[in-house]
Amino acid sequence: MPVLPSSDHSLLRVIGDADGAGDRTVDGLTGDDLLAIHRSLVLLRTYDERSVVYHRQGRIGTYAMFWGHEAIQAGAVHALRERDWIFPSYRESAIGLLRGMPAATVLQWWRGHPSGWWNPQRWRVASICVPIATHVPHAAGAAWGAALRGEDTVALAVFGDGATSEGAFHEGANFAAVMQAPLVLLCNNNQWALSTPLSAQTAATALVDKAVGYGMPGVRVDGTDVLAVLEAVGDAVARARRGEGPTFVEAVSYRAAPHGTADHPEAYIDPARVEEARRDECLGRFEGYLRRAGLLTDDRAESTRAEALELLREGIGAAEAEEPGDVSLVFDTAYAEPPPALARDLDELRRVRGGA
Ligand SMILES: Cc1ncc(C[n+]2csc(CCOP(=O)(O)OP(=O)(O)O)c2C)c(N)n1
Ligand SMILES: [Mg+2]
Repeated sequence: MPVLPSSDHSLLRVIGDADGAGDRTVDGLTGDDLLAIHRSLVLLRTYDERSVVYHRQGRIGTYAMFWGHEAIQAGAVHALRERDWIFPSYRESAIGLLRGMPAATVLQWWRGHPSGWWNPQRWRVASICVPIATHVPHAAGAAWGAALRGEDTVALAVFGDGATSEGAFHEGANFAAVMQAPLVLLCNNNQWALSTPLSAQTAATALVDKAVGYGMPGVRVDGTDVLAVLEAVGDAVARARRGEGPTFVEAVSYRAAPHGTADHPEAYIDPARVEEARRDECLGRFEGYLRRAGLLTDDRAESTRAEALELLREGIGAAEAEEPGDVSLVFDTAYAEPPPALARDLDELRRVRGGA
């Protein structure tokens, strides 16, 4: 796959049209690999759809959906090795599931339970980052640190179009390029930063153009094509592992779900674009590709979905069976010597929660 010059804004694609025109294959991927990617997509889709239901039932707190963005996450994870680092934003909250993290752990994060904060070393997945772009320098530092130790691990940071306007993005990208850190910067350009459209976010013609300013290769891919993401991230990972530094990957998508459970996109979004994005969503596109290749049957699709649903059923059950965390945890690690007002706040909190 060529590294695109910044003036080339064409989208890399592997999956063709519904009739198969334009279908390609990715070097080195077996039928079993393709089915594993399918399981990942179904798992993420199921996690996302169930989470919206759990939110409506009052079983998890506010939630940021990633419906339609599963291809970006699954494509990227399948391009990494298990020992490579992943730095997710809130939009990729469940990416750890693809490394074997229990669903209960992620659900507990959205329930505000302490067990939702995992040890990043365990799955090589950093904590979910809510402040926009602050995980980019963390990922750059982790990647550089690994290189200094002589390891051949790569770090992947996933963030949105809005993150590219933040100082932290600039600092992380610039640092990684200067130090030739083994980093992949994966931007999910879903055209919206909450209600701010891309046109109000940047004057650049395309986000991929930012790469040239940092002196790194950039590539633009169809973010609803899991194999194109895998191919682009795979090339970026290979380059990073060879010691050739970071790559910026712009995965172009459209946000087909609200920003989060507290959002009303009807007030600002283009309903025709949402309709189109829902029609061309990534799981259906990949299932069409697998069926054309003779790899996916109705039975297999059904059983994969049933497995994922069971995993979520178990996950929410396990999360709800845990004892609630003690509210003092909110205060305990904030100050070495807490001001007296905090003790009063804690007493008040215990009183309103009925002594919990
Ligand atoms: C530093 C910082 N500023 C503002 C916010 C509030 N905020 C939450 S989500 C969001 C939009 C981010 O958009 P984008 O980077 O495109 O990611 P997306 O939500 O589309 O995945 C903003 C501004 C924040 N979380 N952190
Ligand atoms: Mg966005």
